[in-house]
Amino acid sequence: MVNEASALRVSVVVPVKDEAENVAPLVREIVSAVQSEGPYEIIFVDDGSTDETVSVLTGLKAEIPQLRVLSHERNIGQSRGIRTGVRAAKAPLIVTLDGDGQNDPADIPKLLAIFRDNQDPHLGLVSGVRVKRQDSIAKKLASTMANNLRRNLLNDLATDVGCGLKAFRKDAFLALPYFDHIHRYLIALMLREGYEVSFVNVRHRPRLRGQSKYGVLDRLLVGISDLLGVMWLLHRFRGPAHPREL
Ligand SMILES: Nc1nc2c(ncn2[C@@H]2O[C@H](COP(=O)(O)OP(=O)(O)OP(=O)(O)O)[C@@H](O)[C@H]2O)c(=O)[nH]1
Ligand SMILES: [Mg+2]
Repeated sequence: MVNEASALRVSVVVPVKDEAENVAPLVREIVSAVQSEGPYEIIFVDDGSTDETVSVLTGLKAEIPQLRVLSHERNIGQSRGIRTGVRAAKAPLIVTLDGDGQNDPADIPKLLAIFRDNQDPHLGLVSGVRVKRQDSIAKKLASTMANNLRRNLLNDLATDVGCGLKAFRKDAFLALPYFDHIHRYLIALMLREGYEVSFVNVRHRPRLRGQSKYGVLDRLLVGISDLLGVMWLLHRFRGPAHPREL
């Protein structure tokens, strides 16, 4: 008998907070992007939304049986939303993307193809790089500065850690430590753990509906303390263990 859980090829995980107008078109775009990729599931993780996000999503479940909806009682952050979705995922491979429609689901097969074609057993993460960011000038400027600083201090080779579109091995992700906003440091922490990381250019679309959840200044401030924390994590690491069974 085929085990339903292990037969899934990919779990698409989308963290959402107050994205009622965005979720329905996004779910449908995800379905058309992944339906030829093998058996899949789509997990939306609501994080204490106060709008109609949850009712819109649950209303879609009858139309789209691959859709699962998880909900936090209260708002505990985008990183926790991703982690909740990954823990519940039934496939060994995860794709994440933002719930506001700024990432284009049509790029998902590109990320999956890298996992399919890559022979490296240590490949843990494929990270999207937004080629033409459709954000305000202030946000792009702050992001460039933060990216340069982070790359110099962490040496993580990444030019765009904030891209929500990523594909990774579920076991690799769950081997990483957890803290709020870890989703911006997945690349550095995957490398720390001995996994290979690959990059792929992806599209970026303007946010058409709903409100942005992050301000430029609060993101920069919290980013500095996270950066110090991740530097400490890298410093206090003595290399991945590759034990031999004797
Ligand atoms: N689970 C969870 N998701 C969140 C939270 N805040 C934001 N998100 C989701 O994370 C994704 C990215 O948030 P955005 O507000 O779009 O951030 P951004 O793309 O950098 O900002 P904009 O360009 O202004 O849209 C979206 O899917 C949000 O719904 C949160 O507190 N919890
Ligand atoms: Mg956005």
